[in-house]
Amino acid sequence: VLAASGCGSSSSGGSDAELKGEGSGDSCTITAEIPVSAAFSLTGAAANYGATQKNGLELAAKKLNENDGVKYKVTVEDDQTDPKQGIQLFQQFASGDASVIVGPTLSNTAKQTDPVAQDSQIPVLGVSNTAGGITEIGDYVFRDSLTEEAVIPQTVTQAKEKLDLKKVVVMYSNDDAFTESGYTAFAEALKADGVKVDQTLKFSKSDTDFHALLNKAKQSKPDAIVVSALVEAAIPLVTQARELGIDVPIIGGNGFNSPALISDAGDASEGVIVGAAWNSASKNEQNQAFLKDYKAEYDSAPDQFAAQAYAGLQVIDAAVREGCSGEREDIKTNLNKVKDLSTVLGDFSIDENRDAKHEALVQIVKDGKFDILK
Ligand code: 1QQ
Repeated sequence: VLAASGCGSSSSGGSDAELKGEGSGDSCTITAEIPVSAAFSLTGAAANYGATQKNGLELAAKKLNENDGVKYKVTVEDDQTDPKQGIQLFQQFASGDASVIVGPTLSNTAKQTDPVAQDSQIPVLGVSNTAGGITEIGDYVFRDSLTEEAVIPQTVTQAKEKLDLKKVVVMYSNDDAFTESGYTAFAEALKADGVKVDQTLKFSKSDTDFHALLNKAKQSKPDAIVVSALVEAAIPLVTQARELGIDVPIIGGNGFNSPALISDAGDASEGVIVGAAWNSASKNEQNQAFLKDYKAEYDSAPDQFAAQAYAGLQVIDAAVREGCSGEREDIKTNLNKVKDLSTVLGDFSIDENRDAKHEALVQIVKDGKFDILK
């Protein structure tokens, strides 16, 4: 057998022959399993998000592997909510056989890991990164998570209408890529809607005592408090606000979409308003099946992060089948062609900036659940 010229020059991505299939779309058949490597925060401050992401992605692999022709081998590693650990994982994935990377959990980590994917020419799909400036890292960087910039304007507009907002206090942690980006989106949206920001109060993502800041906020007698924070800070912030007798609505960004906010802050979370990419009540058929399958697999309900991770593999599957290839370069090319795909997030497209495009909604915590703001 003569070796084809150039054989062996490819250091990664598995065997070319096996990752290229026959047919297309539903009839595509690829011999090799497609290796998908994920970096999620399974420990550390963002573990509340990472746990359900892992569930969602693994469930998607199980379900998609029931289809004919294309099989996925998903491995999930822990980035420990640490950008340095994330970089190490991305380097490991890039030099190994991964066809595509999923993750990392936080935008703050993605800002540091995604340049590794870009330089190594391996496609990466974020499934929870919502800060600005992520897909701008390069043409190998994609996401299925709606940005703060996409979700917050309608959150603010709807909240203003329903709550008659005139004056608010804005609070945010200024040491995290996502919370800073969320802050900018809130500030712009409030300005555009003519809502006065009486005070802007900063804190650190590792803070747990918000009494002093909240007492300051109280002095403004705001109609609402607007917060850009990760859930680890959001839980004590919301709890302490209620303890101090601040009973105005609290409006949050994507960090508030974890059910941990409701379970850990309890009654204090009632009335919290948050823009979201997914609500469990979504009627679409895919979502109904997802709820059922998730419950059967994990004996718990999925959250938005699980849904976005699940959709992530649906998006990858569409790209793989489009070119009937599990090679890095082909997946990268074909992710750009994902349009109007039916997913658990609804009809989904990757836009010209490699960002997610689908419907968003505004939620309110009611009776211990995320309900749709009416
Ligand atoms: C980000 C986020 C987090 C709140 C969720 C993982 O949206 O870091 O971009």
